[in-house]
This record gives sequence, C-alpha cells and structure tokens, in this order.
Amino acid sequence: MVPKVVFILGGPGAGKGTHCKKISKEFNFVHLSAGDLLREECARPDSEYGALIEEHIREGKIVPVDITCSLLERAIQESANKKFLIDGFPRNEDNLEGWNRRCAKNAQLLLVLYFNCPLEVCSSRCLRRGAGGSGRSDDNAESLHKRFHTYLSATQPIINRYKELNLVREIDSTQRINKVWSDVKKIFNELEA
Ligand code: UP5
Ligand code: MG
Repeated sequence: MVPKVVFILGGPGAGKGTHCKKISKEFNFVHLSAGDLLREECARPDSEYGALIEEHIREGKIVPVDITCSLLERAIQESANKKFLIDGFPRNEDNLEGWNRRCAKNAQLLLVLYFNCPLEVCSSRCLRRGAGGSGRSDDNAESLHKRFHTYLSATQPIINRYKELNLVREIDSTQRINKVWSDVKKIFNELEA
C-alpha cells in the first residue's frame, strides 16, 4: 500500500502545527512538519545545509525542494505508519514540481487542508509566540513581513491550484482553538469513515 498523505497549508501562524498535533493524537496519522524537519536539520552540527536553511528561514524564503523532499522521504520511509500529515508543504512552484517529480508516484494525496486566517491574526499569534520565547528565528516583525510576502506570492497560488483540482477542504482558523478543532475533526471523521 502506498503512503496516504494530507497536505496542511495556511499562513504563518494560522494553526497548522497546533491542529496537526491534535489530529495525530486522535487519528492514525503521523505529523511531519516540513518546517520542523528543516529546523532539526539546521540544528545538526555536521549538517551540510545548516547555514543555508537558517538563512532561508530567517529571510522567509523557501528552501530548495530537494533538501525538503529528502527529509520528508526519509521520515516517511522510517515510519511504520502509512498515513501522514505533511504540514507546511508544498509552498511554492519549486516544491510542487519537486514533489511531483520525486514523491507523487509513491504516495496518494487524500486532500489539502487549508487553514484560512487573515494575516493580521497570523501576525499577532506569531509575535505573541515569539514574545513567549518560542526560540524561532523567524517570530519577529521583520521576518514575518517576509514570510507573509512569500505566502501571498508563492503559496496562495499553490492552494488555488489544488482548489481547481477540488482537493481543498477549508477551515476558518480565526475561530477559537476548540471550534477550529471540531471543524477539523469532522473532516478526519469523514476521511476515516
Ligand atoms: N494558535 C493556533 N491556533 C490558534 C487559535 N485558533 N486561536 C488562538 N491562538 C491560536 O500556531 C501559531 C501560534 O498561534 C501558536 O502560539 C498557537 O498556540 C496559536 P501554530 O499552530 O504554530 O501555527 P502554524 O500555522 O504551524 O505556524 P508556523 O509559524 O509554524 O507557520 P509557518 O508556515 O510560517 O512555519 P513553518 O515551520 O511551516 O515554516 C517556517 C519556514 O521554514 C518557512 O518560512 C520557510 O522558510 C521554511 N520552510 C521551507 O523552506 N520549506 C517548507 O516546505 C517548509 C518550511
Ligand atoms: Mg507550524
């Protein structure tokens, strides 16, 4: 059986990671955050790509897809599970091309879960998280400005592409966490039915 995947997309701070953790506790999906995998790679002292990744993250730029795909492929291969949430990927044309070239034939895309949230709300969430000591080098006003630019110019067109393919389920993620979670849960209950 080929692995089944759900892509999780939405603006920086929209609530992707928060809800992926909840989904993976309640449903039989492994949470793979592309951003977390890149941050872990960056923290490895002997990483060939550490400096490049760190610079891209701070500047809100998207890391070349072969690096991200290698990390995702390894995580999928190392897991005994066959269902994955891929959080924060694919976020530009290069990501989409790389996924289609390297991974699409070895995986079944079930749907794209899109956390829709205005950027003002995203901004205050990320700044609050940064002020609370997230340790993320991109939770500051300057990096956020760049992350939002990348999101609007590069990621939204990818979401629109999947909308045209009828693969997107949209969540209003401005709501309180419990309400967002109940909307997310409905979708996963349907998926598992
Ligand atoms: N929060 C969440 N939901 C809330 C709610 N409903 N009400 C009130 N508060 C809510 O949430 C953010 C904060 O908001 C938290 O404090 C949470 O408690 C609160 P979170 O769930 O962390 O949101 P998320 O959407 O995961 O935000 P994140 O900051 O992780 O999004 P990004 O997409 O910007 O970050 P990511 O880690 O995916 O990527 C970071 C960088 O890595 C990118 O900018 C890029 O440089 C690089 N990257 C790549 O190059 N390639 C990739 O494929 C992926 C990443
Ligand atoms: Mg996240």
